[in-house]
Amino acid sequence: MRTTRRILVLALGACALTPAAAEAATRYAAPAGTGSCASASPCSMDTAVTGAAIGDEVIITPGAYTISSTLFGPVEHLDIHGQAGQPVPTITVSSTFGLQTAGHSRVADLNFTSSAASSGAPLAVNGNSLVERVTSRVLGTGSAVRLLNDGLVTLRDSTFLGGSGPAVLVNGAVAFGNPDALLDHVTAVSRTAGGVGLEVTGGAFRSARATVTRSVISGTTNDVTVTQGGAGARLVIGSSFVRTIANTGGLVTDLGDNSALDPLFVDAGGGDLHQAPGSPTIDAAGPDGASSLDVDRDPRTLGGAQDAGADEFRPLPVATTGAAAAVTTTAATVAATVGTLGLPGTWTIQYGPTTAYGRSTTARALAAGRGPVDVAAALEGLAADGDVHYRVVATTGGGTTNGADATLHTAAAPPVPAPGGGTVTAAALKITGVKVKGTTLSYTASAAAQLRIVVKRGTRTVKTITRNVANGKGTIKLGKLAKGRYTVSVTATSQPSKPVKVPFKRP
Ligand SMILES: [Ca+2]
Ligand SMILES: [Ca+2]
Repeated sequence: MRTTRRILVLALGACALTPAAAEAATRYAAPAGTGSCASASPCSMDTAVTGAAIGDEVIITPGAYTISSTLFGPVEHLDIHGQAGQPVPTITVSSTFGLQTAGHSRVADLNFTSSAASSGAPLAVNGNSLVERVTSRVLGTGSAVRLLNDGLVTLRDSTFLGGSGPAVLVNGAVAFGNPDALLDHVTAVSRTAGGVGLEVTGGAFRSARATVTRSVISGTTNDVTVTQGGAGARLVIGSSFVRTIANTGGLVTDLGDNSALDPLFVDAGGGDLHQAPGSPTIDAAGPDGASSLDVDRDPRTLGGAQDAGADEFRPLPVATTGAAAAVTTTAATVAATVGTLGLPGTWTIQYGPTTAYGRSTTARALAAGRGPVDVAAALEGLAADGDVHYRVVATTGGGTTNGADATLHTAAAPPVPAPGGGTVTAAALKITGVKVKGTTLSYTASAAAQLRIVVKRGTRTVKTITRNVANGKGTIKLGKLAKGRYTVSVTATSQPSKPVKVPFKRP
C-alpha cells in the first residue's frame, strides 16, 4: 500500500508542475456525478479527488457516498470539504482504508463510517494537515482516524468513535514518519471492549506524540494508552476529560485542568456522541480556544463557556416574564427578559383569560447574543375589568422555554359619557350646596356629569329633569310649580354619587 501511494504521489506531483496546474481549481463531487467536476456538472468523489492538482479545492456536495477501495489524495495542498450551509455528506467506507490525504491538506465537514469488517481507518491523514468538523466512526477493529507521517496534524471540532481499536491512532510503528497530533475540541470514544479513545505508540524507529486540549477522551478499560515502543511516545494533555491513562514507558505531561468525571453522551453505543443534558463537559473547556464552530457547525461558544469535546451543547433559551404597564380597558404592555445563549431564535408573549392563553403576539426575532435582553410587547383586544394571564415564550435551536405565568387586570369600562357635554370621569361625583330659591335650583358638582332632578310633592313625582352639567356651580330652572311643599333630589346618572335630597316651599 505504501509503495502504491508513493508512486501515485510522484506521478501526479509531476503533472502538478505543468503550467495548467498553476491556478487552483474548484472541483465538485456528487454521489451520482459523472461530469467534468464543474459546479454545474459534478463528477464522482473518486474523480474529484484523484484528478485534483496542488492547491485545488474539492467540494463534496450533500448526499451519500461510498468508498470501496482506498481513495488517495494524489497531491499535497488539497482542501476537501462538504458544502458550506448544506447537509454534511455521508461517506460509507467498505475498504480497509477510506480517504487517505497527502500532506498539507484540509479535510472538513464530512461524515465517515466504516463497515463492520474494517481493520484500517475510514480517514488517514498525512502530516501538516487539518481535520475539522469531521465525524468518523469505525465498526470493526480499526481506528476512526489514523496519522501517517511527519508534521503536525490538527484534529479539531471532530468526533471519532472507535470499535475495538483506538478511536484516534497515533502510532509510529504503522506510520511512514513520526506522527504528531494536536487534538483540540475532539471527542474520541470507544465503547467496544478493550477500545480506547486515543493510542499513542512509538515504533522501533519512529516516535509518536499527541497533544490534547479541550477534548473528551473515553475508552472502556482505559481512555488513553501511551507506549514507548522503542523510539518513544509522548502525551501532553490539559483542560480535557480523561479518567485513565495507561502509560508503558512513555512520557506523559499533565498541563492541568483535566477532569476525571464521566462524560455523558446521548447514545455513544449507537454512535451519537453529542453531550447529554447535565454532562460535566458542558461549559467546561477552560480558556477559549481558536475554533469558531462546533462539529454541528453551531457557534463554538454557547451558554456560559466553551464545552470540552467536539460538540457544543445547545442550551435552552432564557425566558423571564416581566411586569405589565400602561394597562387600559382593552390593552397593556408587558415586559420580559429573553436570552438565546448564543443561538438565533424568536420570542412571543402568550396571553388570554386563563393559563390556556389562546393568543400570542407576533413572533419577533432574537439575535444570537449570549446575554439576556429586555423586550416588551403590546397586548390588544382585552376584555375590560378582567384577569389576563400572560407569559413570555422563547425558542431557539436549543428548544423552547416558557416563562412563568403572570396576571394583570384590565381597567373597568368607563361610565357612559354624558350625552352632548362634559368630560365624564370615573371618579365618584360629589353634589353639594343644593338649594331652591323660587323655582331655581342651584348646586355645586365636583365633576361634569349627567344629573337627574326629581321634584316630589309628598310621594308624588311632579317633575323629572335630566341635564348635562359642567363641574362647578350651576343652576337649573325647575319650571312652573303650584304653591306647596316639595322635596327635590339630585342624583347623577353618569357616575357613582350619593343622592342629595332637600325640601323647599313654593309660597
Ligand atoms: Ca457551552
Ligand atoms: Ca452542538
